[in-house]
Amino acid sequence: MQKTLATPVILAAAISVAAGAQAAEWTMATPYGDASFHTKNVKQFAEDVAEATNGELRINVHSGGSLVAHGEIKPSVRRGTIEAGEVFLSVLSNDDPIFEVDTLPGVAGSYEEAFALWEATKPIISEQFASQGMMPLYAVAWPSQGIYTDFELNDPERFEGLRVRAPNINTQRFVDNLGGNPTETEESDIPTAFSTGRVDAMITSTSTGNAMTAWDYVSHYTDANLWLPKNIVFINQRAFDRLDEATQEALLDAAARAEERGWQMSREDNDASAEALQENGMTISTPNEEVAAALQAAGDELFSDWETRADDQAKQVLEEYRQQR
Ligand code: PCA
Repeated sequence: MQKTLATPVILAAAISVAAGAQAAEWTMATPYGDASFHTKNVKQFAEDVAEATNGELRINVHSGGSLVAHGEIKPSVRRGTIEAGEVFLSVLSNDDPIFEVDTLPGVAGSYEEAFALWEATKPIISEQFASQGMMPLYAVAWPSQGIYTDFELNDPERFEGLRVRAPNINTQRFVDNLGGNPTETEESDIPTAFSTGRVDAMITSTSTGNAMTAWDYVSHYTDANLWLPKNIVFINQRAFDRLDEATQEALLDAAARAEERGWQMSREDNDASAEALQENGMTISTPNEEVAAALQAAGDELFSDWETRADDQAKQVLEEYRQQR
């Protein structure tokens, strides 16, 4: 009895060892924690890839900056130390001002526009990655960015000296333009930044506010609809080239599905997170006229500042995007 049972077990083990010999195992790093819809999406993507390739390609996702710090993710993928990564696209603005266009005010203020902006900028962003031996797989927008404070933001004077946590350089510049004191802080460091008194306020989305339990530190969310910045998922080109064609196709196909699913998750997470903020006692409102005017002026300044840094190609792409709107 035991013998007849043992045979298929041994056979199965032998087959999986043989398959394992050819299978690729990739390491992927993302700065965002497991509570983020982006992380849920990328984990689903990794599962889809494993399933579609019968385990020929396994992607191990290390979330929350646990394996590689945010600023090191792109260099690590470039070197091939890890095969895949996800970053907040606009943190790459030092590489090229094209990476900033999704954190500029007045460019894309809805999911439809944000997606159109992604499509318009994808070719040059892909070229940028390709020139460094990498390939973007997909990008997904965060919900629009707003302002978290521990008071009702009804007067732009309140920005004066306010210590505001920002997720990238452009948002820091924006805070500066408003008269505040910006600090760049990773999402995962938000709770510490508030609890140690390093910041009084923050700019981010409903999603991050919810994931970081903003109600522990602040009471008001001003839904300013500043911009809808994106995360980008990308891979090392050499690692991709080593895969056989069928695996490459399965990977790209799963990436296309992850992109579509991600944009939908973002919308849903925005609604669910706004509800969670309110359920936990936060007040959500839109800017009054005075605050809106101050945000507009700070935004205009940010935009002209970008124009002085952007090259002709970036400006032209933005112009083309605008003409199509
Ligand atoms: N959450 C991330 C990026 C933008 C967002 O909504 C953050 O605040 O770090």
